[in-house]
Order: sequence, then structure tokens, then C-alpha cells
Amino acid sequence: MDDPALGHPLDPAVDRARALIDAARQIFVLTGAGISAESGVPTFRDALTGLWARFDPEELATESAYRRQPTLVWQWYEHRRALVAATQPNPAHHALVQLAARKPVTLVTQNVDGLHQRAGSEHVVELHGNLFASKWLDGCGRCDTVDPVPGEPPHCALCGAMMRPGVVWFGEDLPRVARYRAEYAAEHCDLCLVVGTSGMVYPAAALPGVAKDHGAQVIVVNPQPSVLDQTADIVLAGAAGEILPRLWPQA
Ligand code: BJW
Repeated sequence: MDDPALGHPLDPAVDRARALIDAARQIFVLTGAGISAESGVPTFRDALTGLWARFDPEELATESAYRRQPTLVWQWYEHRRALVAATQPNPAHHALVQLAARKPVTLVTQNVDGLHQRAGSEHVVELHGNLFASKWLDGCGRCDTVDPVPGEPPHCALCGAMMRPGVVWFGEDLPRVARYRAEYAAEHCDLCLVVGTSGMVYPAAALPGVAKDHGAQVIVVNPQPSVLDQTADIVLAGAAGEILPRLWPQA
């Protein structure tokens, strides 16, 4: 156990991060699944608890997987929607609301869980879509009638097209406006705060490097080492819900 008289080992790094945040004029925040871990939403790649510890992502998170096994994939998303609906934003989500009240911030998330918005963050840039959205796969252009059966993808009553989750699967382009806003934010910030992402999935993983190349300082918050540590000026090796509320005053 840490001796309180000696302080916490992360204190000096937290102090340096606080100073950078205090001085920043434009902050770009990039979040990943780790920020929602303390809300009880599983991450993707954590070895024992991640969503893909038991499933091959290629089996579930691609359009071809959906075409092959629509019921299985749809039910996986129904399960995740129910799981996320039963969670609440945690102190890390709330802290980012406070940050935006103090500084110009662009909040870009890879998460599809909507927890930033439920905490009160506005204008959130969702790079990978949203778990609670759906869209047509091969629709006829007039699809608007669905006849849902629990556990099955809804079908268009006119042409039979299936709905699919409104998320971005591997091999698919990111939503154009979201990608543009994220790249603009990375290019025009003076501080980039990266929270809870493994940095394995592109193009999101390239954004901290874009910010760095444009002169920004980079802070990474993650209890585990990640490939983005090499881009970081400061690595805060702790849980987002514990670290973020220490980085700026909370109302
Ligand atoms: C904590 C914590 C706590 C735990 N506090 N932290 C360039 C090079 C190589 C490949 C490519 C490339 N460009 C494109 C690609 C292909 C592909 C890709 O990146 N593949 C890689 C796997 C190699 N990218 C794409 O296909 C993208 N599309 C695209 O680029 O189109 C054009 C194109 C296509 C093909 C070729 C070339 C160009 C689309 C990517 C879509 C990603 N979709 C998913 C699924 C969304 C739907 C769903 O939810 O089902 O998005 S994949 C999944 O990973 C999800 C996440 O948003 C994304 C990122 O994961 P994230 O958030 O980083 O989570 P984890 O689990 O990986 O990490 C959690 C972290 O939290 C860990 O580090 C923990 O330590 C930490 N943590 N507790 C703080 N309390």
C-alpha cells in the first residue's frame, strides 16, 4: 500500500498533465472502450474480459460475417444494447463534461455506447457509429416498414432487405463528416488527450500522431501499456475514472 505521506507515485506526472491542460487553448480528446470499462461495458481486446476474448472479431464485426450469420450477429448486438442500456456514465465521462465547460474541446470517440452523451457531453464525434442506431443493408430506397421479430434482424416489408447495426465494421469507411471533424481537431489542437484505447484500430489510432506532428502535446491515460505510449509526452498509467477527475477542477 502507498504511504500517504509519500504521495501517489503518479503525482508528478499528474501535476505535469494538469499544467499542460491548464495552458492548453484547444484540446482534442480521443476516447476508446477503456473509458467505459468502469461503467461495466466490456472493452474489446482486454485478455480476459474483452468482448473478443471468446469471439473472433472477423466472425462478428464485418459485413460478410453479418451476411453469413445475420441472426447470430444481430443477437450479439441486441445483447450489447441491453448491457449498455443498464449501465451509467462513470466519473471519467462526467469529468470530460467539466473539461468542456472550462476549455474549447473536441471530443472524438471510437465508442458506440453513447455514454459520453448520457453524461452530458455535446457535439460528440462518433467515429464508429452508435450501437442504438440501425440502417438498411441493400435497401430498396423506399424501405420504411419493418416487422420486427425479437432476436431476428428486422426486414423491410416491401423488398425484404435486412436492417443492420449502425456501427462501422472492419473494412468499412468511417462516417465522412465524423472523420473530417476528427482530423481537423487533431490538426488544430495544442493538446491531445487519449483515454482508454489500445491504439490498434485505424484510422482512429493515427490521430494522436497527427496531433503530435502538428505540434500538440499528447497525454495518454491507460492502466496498461499501449502502442500510443510512444507518441505520448505524458503517460498516466491508471484508470480513467480515477485519473481524469484529478486533472482539472470538478464543479
Ligand atoms: C482502460 C481502462 C480504464 C481498460 N481506464 N483505460 C492501417 C493499418 C492497418 C490496418 C488498417 C489501416 N487502416 C485501416 C485498416 C483496417 C482496419 C484496422 O484498423 N485493422 C486493425 C485491427 C489492424 N480498419 C478499418 O477497417 C476501419 N475502416 C477503414 O479504415 O476503412 C478504409 C479501409 C478499409 C480497409 C483497409 C484500408 C482502409 C474501420 C474500423 C472499424 C472498427 N470497428 C470496431 C467495431 C465497432 C462496432 C462494434 O462495437 O461492434 O470499433 S472494432 C473495435 O475496436 C471498435 C472500437 O471502437 C475499436 C477500437 O478499440 P478500443 O476502443 O481501442 O478498445 P480496446 O479493447 O482495443 O482497448 C481498450 C483499452 O482500454 C486497452 O488499452 C485497456 O488497457 C484500456 N483500459 N480499462 C482507461 N479503466
